[in-house]
Amino acid sequence: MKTFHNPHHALHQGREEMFRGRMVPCHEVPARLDFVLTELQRRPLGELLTPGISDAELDTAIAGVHSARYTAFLAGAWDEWVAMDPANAQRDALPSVWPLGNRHAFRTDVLPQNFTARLGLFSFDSGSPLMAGTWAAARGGAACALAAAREVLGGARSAFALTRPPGHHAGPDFFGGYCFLNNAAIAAQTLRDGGQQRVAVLDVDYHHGNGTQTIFYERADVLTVSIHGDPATEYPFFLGHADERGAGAGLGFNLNLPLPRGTGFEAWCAALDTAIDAIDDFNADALVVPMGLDTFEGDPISGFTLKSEDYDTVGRMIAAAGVPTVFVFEGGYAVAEVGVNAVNLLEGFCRSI
Ligand code: OKP
Ligand code: ZN
Repeated sequence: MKTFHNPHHALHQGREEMFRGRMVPCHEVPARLDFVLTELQRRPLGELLTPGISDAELDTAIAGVHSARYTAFLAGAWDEWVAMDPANAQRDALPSVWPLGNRHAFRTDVLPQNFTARLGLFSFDSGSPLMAGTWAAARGGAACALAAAREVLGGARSAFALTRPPGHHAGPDFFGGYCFLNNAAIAAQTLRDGGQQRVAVLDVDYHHGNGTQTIFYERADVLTVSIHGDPATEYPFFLGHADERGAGAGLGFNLNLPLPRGTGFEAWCAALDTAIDAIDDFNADALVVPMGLDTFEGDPISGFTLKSEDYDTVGRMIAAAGVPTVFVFEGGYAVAEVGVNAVNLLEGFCRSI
């Protein structure tokens, strides 16, 4: 399995996020990716490459899942933030006011001139700092997803997009949950554009992939499946319930498998079996796995209890689906263990194909 890693990831390096009324150090740190790279060098799975994608190709791929007004906002956000006040150059941009668009309480069709207002319009939480290098880092990650999808389109059994910031919380026109561009959705759309008729997304991150669900919710050509902490108690709270089955043409093509905080490997595996059965029934031509390792027992912000050796089994079970697969790195905040857990999963997959 080839790995495409993002050489620009460390340009995104948040200082603090809002947590329970105070600012705490960011959980989503550059070292996460370094630990995976180190483990991949210790236990190689295949070539380690940078994506080699042109700006124009990348723009087209990003435009396949994100709105033009959102990407224009992200591209200029840092300069606008600093223009508000030169002292802002010393701190990250964090949203603080939101339009509650889904309750129709505020207009979201009119683009505010005020930057603070637009920062809120295009986001859903105050845990996702944006800084000078965010846009370049996020683009570098999207390029990894595009390159990995192309690798599978070219006939490879699998490929790995190793990137941060993560992506599965980013929607058509919103960022949040440390995510700015939805790398997994870009991979899925690339597979569709490359001629794969039915693409499945299997999100195994602890948190519900609300961005990915939203992007594909009304489509029958992309099945989205997610196993995650029950949104009744777990982030991102406002999406991810079992009764969300898709809408319009997409009805029946979204499957949420929420599990209570504290769930262990046995019950988690039963959910994975259900997920894989759904992907079988869908007859997927290709699979994208937003691969979060925050289901680990030692994760500081999550609540499942998977152990390092369990990830080998997870990889084997995903391989048994028998579908060409793009893995996209997502969460996992037990930084020292995230590399071992990621490579355990990918090695388990490779050993069983
Ligand atoms: C991103 B990904 C926990 C605070 C939650 C946001 C978590 C984003 C997770 N109490 N902050 O899905 O790994
Ligand atoms: Zn997560």
